[in-house]
Parts: sequence; structure tokens; C-alpha cells
Amino acid sequence: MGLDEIKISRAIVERYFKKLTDYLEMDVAVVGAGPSGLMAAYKLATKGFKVAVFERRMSIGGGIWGGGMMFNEIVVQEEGARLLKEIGVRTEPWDDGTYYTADSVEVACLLAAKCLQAGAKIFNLIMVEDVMVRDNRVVGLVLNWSATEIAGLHVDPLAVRSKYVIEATGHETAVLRVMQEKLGAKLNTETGKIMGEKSMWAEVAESLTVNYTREVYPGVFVAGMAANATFGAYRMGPIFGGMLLSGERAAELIAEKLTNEK
Ligand code: 48F
Repeated sequence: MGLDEIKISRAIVERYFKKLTDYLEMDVAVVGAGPSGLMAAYKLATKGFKVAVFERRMSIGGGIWGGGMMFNEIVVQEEGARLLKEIGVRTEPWDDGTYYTADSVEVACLLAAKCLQAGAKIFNLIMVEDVMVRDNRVVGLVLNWSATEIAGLHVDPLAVRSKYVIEATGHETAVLRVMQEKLGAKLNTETGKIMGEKSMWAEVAESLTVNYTREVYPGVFVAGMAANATFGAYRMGPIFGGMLLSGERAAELIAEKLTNEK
């Protein structure tokens, strides 16, 4: 029996559109498939919530792949190593046991795999270009193909509804920037605005990342480097424990809210 190109095409189109249709409404929409966004999605999916990750690039993993300066190893502390072990990544203690290393490719692959197998959906090649608001609360995302932006095409977007959004777009804080520009959104920071990331100070930055993982505007939580940049904290470079722990924290905070709201 020969292969039928039309059947192959139909299989892709039908399966994809079913997936997208199923996710027009969800509990949590995560923007950005870096370490913090993927960890948050994995944890929320494990707890049984309906969650999707929207990623602008073709590849998922954000800054994980490049390790430090393209050396594809990452460093985590003990607490970060706990999370890596949980998803099956092999870690190796370094020096006195304060540090652990892991292969960044293994981290990116397993994080994405665990996320999907826990039931989260990942939509790559889609960028979040705006949010949907009702009564000063974000209630969803406005999506478009990344390719429309690259080609400079004016194409109207589509929208999805979610009870909560996680802004995990890293250094860019892309979602909050749009909210600031278009809505004049007053954020839950000292200045009411995105405060901007400071220079490198790994030790302080790692704990601040987790500390600043919070609801920054009704319906929107920040995680990972986006939390740092929003609250004006330091950057930490290629140590990734804070990113993973921040994702876990965002998931815990949102899970608590969703459970109380039931
Ligand atoms: O930058 P990224 O990896 O964010 P993170 O989870 O982790 C930061 C670390 O990788 C590293 C670091 C650790 O010490 O400093 O930088 O905070 O991943 C962010 C993802 O968001 C995507 C982007 O392509 C990347 O994969 N992204 C950015 N803007 C958008 C977006 C957008 N508008 N729509 C969809 N995805």
C-alpha cells in the first residue's frame, strides 16, 4: 500500500487543529518555553491543571541550550539539582557539593519531555503579541505566528482565554512590556513599572528570582529572568537553579489560587 500525501497532510491538519481548539480555553497559559516556563508548566500539569506553553521560536528551551557562553553545561545548586533529578536529568556534584553540573541538552530535552508527558501542551512558532483584558485583569493572550512578525506581514491575531498567565519570556519581559505600552498597566513593583535588570551578582540574584516570583498584575505571574527584570534584580549568568525553582514557585502559587477559586 503506497503512502498518500493527502492523508499525511490531513493527519497533521486535523490533529493540530484539534490540539489548538482544545486549548482555546485553559487554566494557565505560559509565555516562553525557557527553564522557568517549562518547569512551571510541568508542575501545573502534574497537579492536573490544563496548561499550555506558547513559544515564539521553533526550538523550546530558551537559554538552556547555550549553557554558559555556548559551553553546553549548566550549573545548579542543591535545590536545583533536586528538581533536575525529579525529571530524570543526571547531575554531577562539583567542588564541595555546593554546585552540581548537568548537560544542558539533556536538561532542555527532559524538561520538555516531562512537561508534555505530564499533560501540558507546547505550541512553538507562536508568539504572544498582546493580552486580553477585562476589568483590569488579564484573562487571556493574543497570538500570532512568529513568521508573520519575521515577514513583517499585517495579519490579525487570534486569542485564547486562561485563568492565569505566566510571563516567562526571560530578559525581554515581552508580555509586561506590551501591557505597559498599551494599557499603561500599573505593575506590583516599587515604581509600578518594569524596573529593569541589574548587572551580575549570582548569589543575590538566585534567591531574588524565587522571591520575586509573584502576581505582578491581576491574572499575571512573573517567573524566571522576567521576574528579575520586572523587579529590578541582578542577573545571575549560567546558574539555572533559580530559574527552575521560580517555575516551581509560580506553579505552587497559581495552584493554590485555582484550588481556592473552585
Ligand atoms: O530566556 P529564557 O530561557 O527564560 P527563563 O526561563 O530562563 C533564563 C535563562 O535561560 C538564562 C538565565 C539563567 O541564568 O539568565 O537566560 O527566564 O526563555 C524565554 C523564552 O521566551 C520566548 C523566547 O523565545 C524564549 O524561548 N519568548 C520571548 N518572547 C516571547 C516568547 C513572546 N512574545 N511570545 C512567545 N515566546
